[in-house]
Amino acid sequence: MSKPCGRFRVHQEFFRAAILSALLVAALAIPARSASKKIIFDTDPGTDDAMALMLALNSPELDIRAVTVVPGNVTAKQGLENALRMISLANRCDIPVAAGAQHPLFQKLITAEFWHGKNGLANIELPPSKCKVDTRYGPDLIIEMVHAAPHEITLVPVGPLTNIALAVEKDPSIVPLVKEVIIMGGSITGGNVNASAEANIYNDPEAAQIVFQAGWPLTMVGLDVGDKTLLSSKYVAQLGQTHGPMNDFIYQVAHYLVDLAAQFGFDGTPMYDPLAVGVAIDSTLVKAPPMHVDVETRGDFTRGETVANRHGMVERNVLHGDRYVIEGLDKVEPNAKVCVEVDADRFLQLFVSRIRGK
Ligand SMILES: [Ca+2]
Repeated sequence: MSKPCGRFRVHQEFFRAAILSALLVAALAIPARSASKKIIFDTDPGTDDAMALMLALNSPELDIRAVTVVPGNVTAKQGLENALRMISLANRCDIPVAAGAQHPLFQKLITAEFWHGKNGLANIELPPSKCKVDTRYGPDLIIEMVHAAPHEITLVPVGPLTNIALAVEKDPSIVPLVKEVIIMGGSITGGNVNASAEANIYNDPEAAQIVFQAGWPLTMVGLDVGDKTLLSSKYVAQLGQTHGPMNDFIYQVAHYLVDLAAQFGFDGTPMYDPLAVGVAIDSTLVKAPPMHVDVETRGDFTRGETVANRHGMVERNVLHGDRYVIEGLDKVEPNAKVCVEVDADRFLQLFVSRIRGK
Protein backbone atom coordinates (compact mmCIF):
# COMPACT_ATOMS: atom_id res chain seq x y z
CA MET A 1 0.00 0.00 0.00
CA SER A 2 1.44 3.36 -0.97
CA LYS A 3 2.02 5.97 1.67
CA PRO A 4 -0.49 8.83 1.41
CA CYS A 5 1.02 12.12 0.47
CA GLY A 6 1.05 15.01 3.02
CA ARG A 7 -1.92 16.89 1.59
CA PHE A 8 -4.04 13.75 1.48
CA ARG A 9 -3.15 12.99 5.10
CA VAL A 10 -4.19 16.53 6.13
CA HIS A 11 -7.53 16.04 4.34
CA GLN A 12 -7.96 12.66 5.96
CA GLU A 13 -7.31 14.13 9.44
CA PHE A 14 -9.65 17.03 8.70
CA PHE A 15 -12.49 14.75 7.61
CA ARG A 16 -11.94 12.42 10.56
CA ALA A 17 -12.15 15.38 12.96
CA ALA A 18 -15.21 16.72 11.17
CA ILE A 19 -16.99 13.36 11.35
CA LEU A 20 -16.12 12.97 15.01
CA SER A 21 -17.43 16.49 15.75
CA ALA A 22 -20.62 15.79 13.81
CA LEU A 23 -21.15 12.54 15.74
CA LEU A 24 -20.57 14.34 19.04
CA VAL A 25 -23.02 17.10 18.14
CA ALA A 26 -25.58 14.51 17.04
CA ALA A 27 -25.14 12.55 20.28
CA LEU A 28 -25.67 15.67 22.37
CA ALA A 29 -28.70 16.67 20.31
CA ILE A 30 -30.51 13.35 20.83
CA PRO A 31 -33.01 13.74 23.66
CA ALA A 32 -32.05 11.70 26.69
CA ARG A 33 -35.10 9.47 26.12
CA SER A 34 -33.02 6.31 25.86
CA ALA A 35 -31.39 7.13 29.22
CA SER A 36 -34.63 8.26 30.86
CA LYS A 37 -36.67 6.27 33.34
CA LYS A 38 -39.24 4.00 31.71
CA ILE A 39 -42.56 4.25 33.52
CA ILE A 40 -45.99 2.70 33.30
CA PHE A 41 -48.54 5.22 34.50
CA ASP A 42 -51.56 3.52 36.10
CA THR A 43 -54.31 6.07 36.57
CA ASP A 44 -57.96 6.82 37.37
CA PRO A 45 -58.23 10.19 35.61
CA GLY A 46 -59.11 12.37 37.58
CA THR A 47 -58.05 16.06 37.77
CA ASP A 48 -54.80 15.54 39.67
CA ASP A 49 -54.15 12.51 37.45
CA ALA A 50 -54.40 14.90 34.49
CA MET A 51 -51.80 17.21 36.02
CA ALA A 52 -49.58 14.23 36.84
CA LEU A 53 -49.82 12.82 33.31
CA MET A 54 -48.99 16.14 31.68
CA LEU A 55 -46.05 16.61 34.05
CA ALA A 56 -44.73 13.18 33.09
CA LEU A 57 -45.22 13.84 29.37
CA ASN A 58 -43.32 17.13 29.63
CA SER A 59 -40.39 15.74 31.62
CA PRO A 60 -37.37 14.40 29.72
CA GLU A 61 -36.35 12.32 32.76
CA LEU A 62 -39.35 10.06 32.14
CA ASP A 63 -40.34 7.87 29.23
CA ILE A 64 -43.99 6.80 29.51
CA ARG A 65 -44.19 3.33 28.00
CA ALA A 66 -47.88 2.81 28.69
CA VAL A 67 -50.92 4.24 30.40
CA THR A 68 -53.18 1.72 32.12
CA VAL A 69 -56.55 2.79 33.43
CA VAL A 70 -58.12 1.73 36.71
CA PRO A 71 -61.54 2.63 38.13
CA GLY A 72 -61.41 5.08 41.02
CA ASN A 73 -62.12 8.78 40.73
CA VAL A 74 -64.40 7.85 37.81
CA THR A 75 -65.66 4.60 36.29
CA ALA A 76 -63.32 2.48 34.20
CA LYS A 77 -65.16 3.56 31.02
CA GLN A 78 -64.97 7.29 31.76
CA GLY A 79 -61.36 6.98 32.88
CA LEU A 80 -60.37 5.28 29.63
CA GLU A 81 -62.07 8.00 27.59
CA ASN A 82 -60.30 10.68 29.64
CA ALA A 83 -56.90 9.02 29.28
CA LEU A 84 -57.32 8.68 25.50
CA ARG A 85 -58.38 12.31 25.10
CA MET A 86 -55.41 13.54 27.14
CA ILE A 87 -52.88 11.41 25.28
CA SER A 88 -54.43 12.69 22.03
CA LEU A 89 -54.23 16.31 23.24
CA ALA A 90 -50.53 15.72 23.87
CA ASN A 91 -50.15 14.25 20.37
CA ARG A 92 -48.74 11.05 21.83
CA CYS A 93 -50.79 8.30 20.15
CA ASP A 94 -47.54 6.30 20.18
CA ILE A 95 -48.13 5.58 23.90
CA PRO A 96 -50.41 2.56 24.41
CA VAL A 97 -53.49 3.32 26.51
CA ALA A 98 -55.16 0.20 27.88
CA ALA A 99 -58.24 -0.56 29.94
CA GLY A 100 -57.81 -2.72 33.01
CA ALA A 101 -59.93 -3.78 35.94
CA GLN A 102 -63.58 -2.77 35.84
CA HIS A 103 -64.10 -2.74 39.61
CA PRO A 104 -62.13 -3.19 42.85
CA LEU A 105 -61.19 -6.75 43.84
CA PHE A 106 -63.81 -7.35 46.54
CA GLN A 107 -65.97 -4.27 46.97
CA LYS A 108 -68.10 -1.77 45.11
CA LEU A 109 -66.41 1.18 43.47
CA ILE A 110 -66.68 4.64 45.06
CA THR A 111 -66.37 7.40 42.44
CA ALA A 112 -65.38 10.99 43.19
CA GLU A 113 -67.12 13.27 40.68
CA PHE A 114 -67.83 15.40 43.76
CA TRP A 115 -64.17 16.48 43.68
CA HIS A 116 -63.21 15.96 40.05
CA GLY A 117 -66.25 17.22 38.12
CA LYS A 118 -68.94 15.21 36.31
CA ASN A 119 -66.52 13.88 33.68
CA GLY A 120 -63.59 13.60 36.09
CA LEU A 121 -61.69 16.34 34.27
CA ALA A 122 -63.07 19.48 35.89
CA ASN A 123 -65.99 19.46 33.40
CA ILE A 124 -63.59 20.47 30.63
CA GLU A 125 -64.62 18.91 27.30
CA LEU A 126 -61.45 17.89 25.50
CA PRO A 127 -61.67 17.13 21.75
CA PRO A 128 -62.45 13.50 20.88
CA SER A 129 -59.35 11.33 20.85
CA LYS A 130 -57.40 10.69 17.66
CA CYS A 131 -55.70 7.79 19.49
CA LYS A 132 -57.10 4.27 19.56
CA VAL A 133 -57.30 2.14 22.67
CA ASP A 134 -54.73 -0.64 22.98
CA THR A 135 -56.73 -3.85 23.05
CA ARG A 136 -54.50 -5.57 25.62
CA TYR A 137 -55.80 -5.93 29.18
CA GLY A 138 -54.00 -3.46 31.47
CA PRO A 139 -52.54 -5.99 33.96
CA ASP A 140 -51.40 -8.19 31.03
CA LEU A 141 -49.76 -5.21 29.38
CA ILE A 142 -47.87 -4.49 32.62
CA ILE A 143 -46.69 -8.12 32.79
CA GLU A 144 -45.65 -8.11 29.13
CA MET A 145 -43.71 -4.85 29.38
CA VAL A 146 -41.90 -5.80 32.58
CA HIS A 147 -40.68 -9.04 30.98
CA ALA A 148 -39.67 -7.19 27.82
CA ALA A 149 -37.51 -4.73 29.80
CA PRO A 150 -36.42 -6.50 32.99
CA HIS A 151 -35.19 -4.21 35.80
CA GLU A 152 -36.02 -1.12 33.73
CA ILE A 153 -39.71 -0.39 34.36
CA THR A 154 -40.89 1.86 37.17
CA LEU A 155 -44.58 1.54 37.96
CA VAL A 156 -46.29 4.79 38.94
CA PRO A 157 -49.81 3.94 40.12
CA VAL A 158 -51.81 7.01 41.11
CA GLY A 159 -55.21 5.39 41.57
CA PRO A 160 -56.51 2.36 43.48
CA LEU A 161 -54.00 -0.48 43.22
CA THR A 162 -56.34 -2.98 41.53
CA ASN A 163 -54.44 -3.31 38.22
CA ILE A 164 -51.07 -3.68 39.90
CA ALA A 165 -52.42 -6.33 42.30
CA LEU A 166 -54.00 -8.25 39.41
CA ALA A 167 -50.69 -8.23 37.55
CA VAL A 168 -48.80 -9.53 40.61
CA GLU A 169 -51.41 -12.22 41.31
CA LYS A 170 -51.36 -13.43 37.73
CA ASP A 171 -47.57 -13.40 37.36
CA PRO A 172 -45.57 -12.99 40.60
CA SER A 173 -42.37 -13.42 38.60
CA ILE A 174 -42.63 -9.74 37.58
CA VAL A 175 -41.91 -8.61 41.16
CA PRO A 176 -38.08 -8.92 41.07
CA LEU A 177 -38.06 -7.60 37.49
CA VAL A 178 -39.74 -4.27 38.29
CA LYS A 179 -37.23 -1.52 38.99
CA GLU A 180 -39.38 0.42 41.43
CA VAL A 181 -42.97 1.19 42.39
CA ILE A 182 -43.90 4.76 43.29
CA ILE A 183 -47.48 4.99 44.47
CA MET A 184 -49.72 7.87 45.33
CA GLY A 185 -51.75 6.58 48.21
CA GLY A 186 -51.98 6.05 51.91
CA SER A 187 -51.14 8.15 54.92
CA ILE A 188 -49.53 7.64 58.30
CA THR A 189 -51.18 10.74 59.81
CA GLY A 190 -54.90 10.20 59.20
CA GLY A 191 -57.07 9.93 56.12
CA ASN A 192 -59.12 12.05 53.75
CA VAL A 193 -62.01 9.63 53.15
CA ASN A 194 -62.52 9.35 56.88
CA ALA A 195 -60.39 9.58 60.00
CA SER A 196 -58.03 6.82 58.94
CA ALA A 197 -58.02 6.03 55.22
CA GLU A 198 -56.77 7.73 52.06
CA ALA A 199 -59.02 7.41 48.99
CA ASN A 200 -56.82 5.30 46.66
CA ILE A 201 -56.18 2.70 49.35
CA TYR A 202 -59.76 2.85 50.68
CA ASN A 203 -61.09 2.10 47.20
CA ASP A 204 -59.31 -1.29 47.14
CA PRO A 205 -57.60 -2.22 50.43
CA GLU A 206 -57.02 -5.87 49.48
CA ALA A 207 -55.27 -4.84 46.28
CA ALA A 208 -53.15 -2.35 48.23
CA GLN A 209 -52.10 -4.99 50.73
CA ILE A 210 -50.96 -7.26 47.87
CA VAL A 211 -48.91 -4.43 46.37
CA PHE A 212 -47.32 -3.40 49.69
CA GLN A 213 -46.39 -6.98 50.58
CA ALA A 214 -45.13 -7.99 47.12
CA GLY A 215 -41.48 -7.45 48.00
CA TRP A 216 -40.34 -4.85 45.47
CA PRO A 217 -38.78 -1.43 46.10
CA LEU A 218 -41.81 0.72 46.88
CA THR A 219 -42.16 4.39 47.70
CA MET A 220 -45.38 5.66 49.24
CA VAL A 221 -46.23 9.23 48.30
CA GLY A 222 -49.19 9.74 50.57
CA LEU A 223 -51.41 12.44 52.00
CA ASP A 224 -48.64 13.34 54.43
CA VAL A 225 -46.66 15.09 51.71
CA GLY A 226 -49.47 15.82 49.24
CA ASP A 227 -51.23 18.00 51.80
CA LYS A 228 -48.03 20.04 52.19
CA THR A 229 -47.79 20.61 48.44
CA LEU A 230 -50.48 23.16 47.65
CA LEU A 231 -50.70 24.71 44.21
CA SER A 232 -51.93 28.22 44.96
CA SER A 233 -53.45 30.91 42.74
CA LYS A 234 -49.96 32.45 42.45
CA TYR A 235 -48.80 29.38 40.51
CA VAL A 236 -52.03 29.17 38.52
CA ALA A 237 -51.45 32.76 37.37
CA GLN A 238 -48.01 31.71 36.11
CA LEU A 239 -49.60 28.85 34.15
CA GLY A 240 -51.94 31.42 32.57
CA GLN A 241 -49.02 33.41 31.13
CA THR A 242 -48.14 30.79 28.52
CA HIS A 243 -50.34 28.99 26.03
CA GLY A 244 -50.65 25.76 24.15
CA PRO A 245 -53.15 22.89 24.22
CA MET A 246 -51.64 21.13 27.26
CA ASN A 247 -50.75 24.34 29.08
CA ASP A 248 -54.26 25.78 28.62
CA PHE A 249 -55.90 22.51 29.70
CA ILE A 250 -53.84 22.27 32.88
CA TYR A 251 -54.43 25.97 33.59
CA GLN A 252 -58.20 25.31 33.50
CA VAL A 253 -57.90 22.17 35.64
CA ALA A 254 -55.75 23.97 38.19
CA HIS A 255 -58.11 26.95 38.24
CA TYR A 256 -61.06 24.63 38.92
CA LEU A 257 -59.19 22.87 41.74
CA VAL A 258 -57.94 26.04 43.41
CA ASP A 259 -61.49 27.47 43.38
CA LEU A 260 -62.79 24.19 44.83
CA ALA A 261 -60.15 24.21 47.56
CA ALA A 262 -61.03 27.81 48.44
CA GLN A 263 -64.63 26.70 49.09
CA PHE A 264 -63.26 24.47 51.84
CA GLY A 265 -60.94 27.12 53.24
CA PHE A 266 -57.68 25.99 51.67
CA ASP A 267 -55.18 28.31 50.02
CA GLY A 268 -54.35 25.96 47.15
CA THR A 269 -55.00 22.47 45.85
CA PRO A 270 -52.96 19.46 47.04
CA MET A 271 -50.82 17.97 44.28
CA TYR A 272 -51.22 14.31 45.22
CA ASP A 273 -50.73 12.50 41.91
CA PRO A 274 -48.33 15.04 40.39
CA LEU A 275 -46.04 14.65 43.39
CA ALA A 276 -45.72 10.90 42.75
CA VAL A 277 -44.52 11.78 39.25
CA GLY A 278 -42.28 14.42 40.82
CA VAL A 279 -40.66 11.76 43.00
CA ALA A 280 -40.13 9.60 39.90
CA ILE A 281 -38.38 12.58 38.29
CA ASP A 282 -36.33 13.56 41.34
CA SER A 283 -36.39 11.51 44.54
CA THR A 284 -34.55 14.28 46.43
CA LEU A 285 -37.80 16.28 46.51
CA VAL A 286 -38.92 14.18 49.48
CA LYS A 287 -37.59 12.66 52.65
CA ALA A 288 -38.77 9.05 52.83
CA PRO A 289 -37.54 6.87 55.69
CA PRO A 290 -38.00 3.09 55.41
CA MET A 291 -40.89 1.56 57.36
CA HIS A 292 -42.95 -1.60 57.35
CA VAL A 293 -46.45 -0.81 56.08
CA ASP A 294 -49.50 -3.04 56.25
CA VAL A 295 -52.90 -2.18 54.88
CA GLU A 296 -55.77 -2.73 57.31
CA THR A 297 -58.48 -4.72 55.55
CA ARG A 298 -60.83 -5.51 58.45
CA GLY A 299 -61.10 -2.71 61.03
CA ASP A 300 -64.49 -1.16 61.72
CA PHE A 301 -62.98 2.31 61.66
CA THR A 302 -59.67 1.68 59.94
CA ARG A 303 -60.32 -0.37 56.79
CA GLY A 304 -57.97 0.99 54.15
CA GLU A 305 -55.53 2.57 56.60
CA THR A 306 -51.82 2.20 55.86
CA VAL A 307 -50.43 1.10 59.20
CA ALA A 308 -46.71 1.92 59.45
CA ASN A 309 -44.24 0.44 61.88
CA ARG A 310 -41.72 3.25 62.46
CA HIS A 311 -39.51 1.30 64.87
CA GLY A 312 -38.79 -1.83 62.85
CA MET A 313 -39.81 -4.21 65.63
CA VAL A 314 -42.76 -5.77 67.45
CA GLU A 315 -42.99 -7.31 70.89
CA ARG A 316 -42.95 -11.10 71.07
CA ASN A 317 -45.79 -12.22 73.33
CA VAL A 318 -45.72 -15.85 74.43
CA LEU A 319 -48.59 -17.66 76.16
CA HIS A 320 -47.75 -18.73 79.70
CA GLY A 321 -50.75 -20.42 81.32
CA ASP A 322 -53.60 -17.91 81.40
CA ARG A 323 -51.67 -14.92 80.11
CA TYR A 324 -49.14 -13.73 77.54
CA VAL A 325 -45.68 -12.64 78.61
CA ILE A 326 -43.44 -10.34 76.57
CA GLU A 327 -40.26 -12.31 75.95
CA GLY A 328 -38.41 -10.00 73.63
CA LEU A 329 -38.57 -8.07 70.38
CA ASP A 330 -38.90 -9.39 66.84
CA LYS A 331 -37.47 -7.44 63.95
CA VAL A 332 -39.81 -6.28 61.19
CA GLU A 333 -38.22 -5.57 57.82
CA PRO A 334 -39.20 -2.36 56.04
CA ASN A 335 -41.20 -2.84 52.83
CA ALA A 336 -41.65 0.79 51.83
CA LYS A 337 -40.07 4.17 51.84
CA VAL A 338 -42.73 6.47 53.28
CA CYS A 339 -42.59 10.13 52.29
CA VAL A 340 -42.83 12.35 55.35
CA GLU A 341 -41.36 15.65 54.15
CA VAL A 342 -41.33 17.45 50.83
CA ASP A 343 -39.59 20.45 49.35
CA ALA A 344 -42.95 21.82 48.21
CA ASP A 345 -41.83 25.05 46.57
CA ARG A 346 -39.13 23.33 44.55
CA PHE A 347 -41.68 20.76 43.35
CA LEU A 348 -44.34 23.36 42.50
CA GLN A 349 -41.82 25.41 40.53
CA LEU A 350 -40.75 22.28 38.67
CA PHE A 351 -44.38 21.45 37.90
CA VAL A 352 -45.23 24.92 36.62
CA SER A 353 -42.09 25.24 34.51
CA ARG A 354 -42.59 21.81 32.92
CA ILE A 355 -46.25 22.49 32.06
CA ARG A 356 -45.22 25.84 30.57
CA GLY A 357 -42.58 24.02 28.52
CA LYS A 358 -39.72 26.00 30.05
CA1 LIG B 1 -55.57 9.41 40.81
